Amino acid sequence: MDFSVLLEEIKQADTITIFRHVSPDCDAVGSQFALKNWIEENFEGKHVYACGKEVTHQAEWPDNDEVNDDIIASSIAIVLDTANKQRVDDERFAQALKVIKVDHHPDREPFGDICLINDSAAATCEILTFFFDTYKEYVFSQKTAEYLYRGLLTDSLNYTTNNTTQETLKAGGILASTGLDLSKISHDVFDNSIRGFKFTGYIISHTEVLDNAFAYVIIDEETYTSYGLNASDARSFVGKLSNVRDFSVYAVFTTKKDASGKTLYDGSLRSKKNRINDIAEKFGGGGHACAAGVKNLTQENMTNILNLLRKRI
Ligand SMILES: [Mn+2]
Repeated sequence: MDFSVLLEEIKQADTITIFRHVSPDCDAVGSQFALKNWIEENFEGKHVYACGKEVTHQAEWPDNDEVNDDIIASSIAIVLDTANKQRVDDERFAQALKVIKVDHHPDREPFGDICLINDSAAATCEILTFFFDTYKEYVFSQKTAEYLYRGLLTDSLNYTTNNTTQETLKAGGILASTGLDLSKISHDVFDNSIRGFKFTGYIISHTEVLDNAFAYVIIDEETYTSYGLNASDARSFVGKLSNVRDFSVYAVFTTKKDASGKTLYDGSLRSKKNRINDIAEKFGGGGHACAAGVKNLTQENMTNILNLLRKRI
């Protein structure tokens, strides 16, 4: 991948705003804070802002920066880990002087003036690792590396997802060479709270299994709220269904009510090898081949998507 354009843009800019997707995960936030830190450690005097309103409670992260419209309008915006415009946390990114997209999702909806896409990377943090490692004249500190390692580990689910490659492991090695405490970081990002542990029990005992291969669970708003979780946190437990040998496709759905009181469903869909993002796209969702999401399904669409996922096995 040719990173020279990205480096050149960073060198030229006085003000850089860094964006990532809504409902951020550790890859979104990790790539964001890693890039901010790397620029700050290497380019004195530049103004760098980590934008976005939402946070993730998986591991501890710095606060996002408050940014006014004038700052954004005078900045170059780097949008990380976000496949389409609608998913950027803070739509004001579009007002920037220039927009640069850096991502590892399939590029179905290209946006921005410059696109750096590698959809065979397991994480955006993997892409940034190679970016920083390419230019050895700059500092690649342990702090930057730790942010990246969190995203690499979580997006690849500990190097187990089917987009994990030798490059992913190579990136892990580059990051580890800065002296990271690998065991500690792994516990930081993957350890459960007691409440989460109990919620896992709820998920396991309420999972429906079809054809011995398709597992799904629907969690209503009252239930996830009673565990102190929001809907997106609740769906992030989908990984708890991944380590059952017989499950090849699995999903967690959460319910919510629309303005008229009608129940709608959001879902996180996973698969060990069958492609499922085309199914998600039929319902207005999307994502990676084997890890995708859908939102705002009606009861009827719920029935339809369950049938399609079941048939995919
Ligand atoms: Mn990602």
